[in-house]
Amino acid sequence: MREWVIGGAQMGAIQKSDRRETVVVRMIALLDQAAEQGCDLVVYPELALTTFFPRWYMEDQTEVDTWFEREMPNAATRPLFDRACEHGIAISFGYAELTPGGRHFNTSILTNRQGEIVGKYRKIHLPGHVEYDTERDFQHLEKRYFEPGDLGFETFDNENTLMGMCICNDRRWPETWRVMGLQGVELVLLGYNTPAVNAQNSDEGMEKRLYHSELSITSGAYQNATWAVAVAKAGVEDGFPLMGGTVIVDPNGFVVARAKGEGDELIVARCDMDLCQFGKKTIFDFARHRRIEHYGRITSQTGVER
Ligand code: ING
Repeated sequence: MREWVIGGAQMGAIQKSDRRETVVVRMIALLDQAAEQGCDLVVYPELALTTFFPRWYMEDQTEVDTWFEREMPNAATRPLFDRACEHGIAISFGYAELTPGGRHFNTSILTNRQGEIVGKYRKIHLPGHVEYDTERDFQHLEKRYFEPGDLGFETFDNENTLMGMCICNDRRWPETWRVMGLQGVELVLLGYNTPAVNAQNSDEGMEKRLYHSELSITSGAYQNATWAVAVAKAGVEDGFPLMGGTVIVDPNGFVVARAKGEGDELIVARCDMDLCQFGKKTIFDFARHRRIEHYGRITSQTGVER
């Protein structure tokens, strides 16, 4: 397929007390809306099944593990996969993954339109911290609860379209986009849970955060001649506000659809994958223009070396 009608299924707040089954009912409602609008693919947020639990400091690993899924699909999500299959809609969503070997990842999956998982990604850029931080207005303990992803930034052929995934903070790092761009990616799918305020700088407002999010996504799309769909979990979760800003961005970096609110909200765009070709063959024809002999620092250094 070269032309996909894509839905960005922004989700509003999920409270700590909300059950996965209740959340899945909301996801299915968005899926039914997407089917009415002729969608072929629907993208959901990061950690779409639960509240953003890394805001809570936990010491008991048994309690931490209650936020994780041990298999996918599972009893709670099987109804979502079944409905997607009935509609013939591919889906992508994020969840906390606990592997049979006991490893913890912030994960997202992608299915084809028959409900089969064709791609998996594990979040590589984990923001936040490991120990309780008394300096913060609220915690962001992703480095405590998750391991860095071990699958790299891969691309997946989904019905003749090359799709890739990343998650939330990944979008802020150009390396994320370029590694997929160097595979010829045509559609990058990502979900995010971004606090509306900065835990370390209460002066930083939501306008700045929305700008930085959109700047990261539009730059990544333009500089790699790819479509991008970025979907928020938004709203106020147990008193903690998450920002919206769900967008669909074309390979020229233009926003073609944008969510208005901070609740459950579907945005839709018709996305022609062949729109990527001009950029890939001209200004971002990597083979003709890149000078990798000068890029060594990017993979040989982690931090700044004066
Ligand atoms: N959330 C945030 C994000 O990258 C963040 C964390 C916000 C980092 C703002 C830096 C600035 O959107 C997640 N879950 O990564």
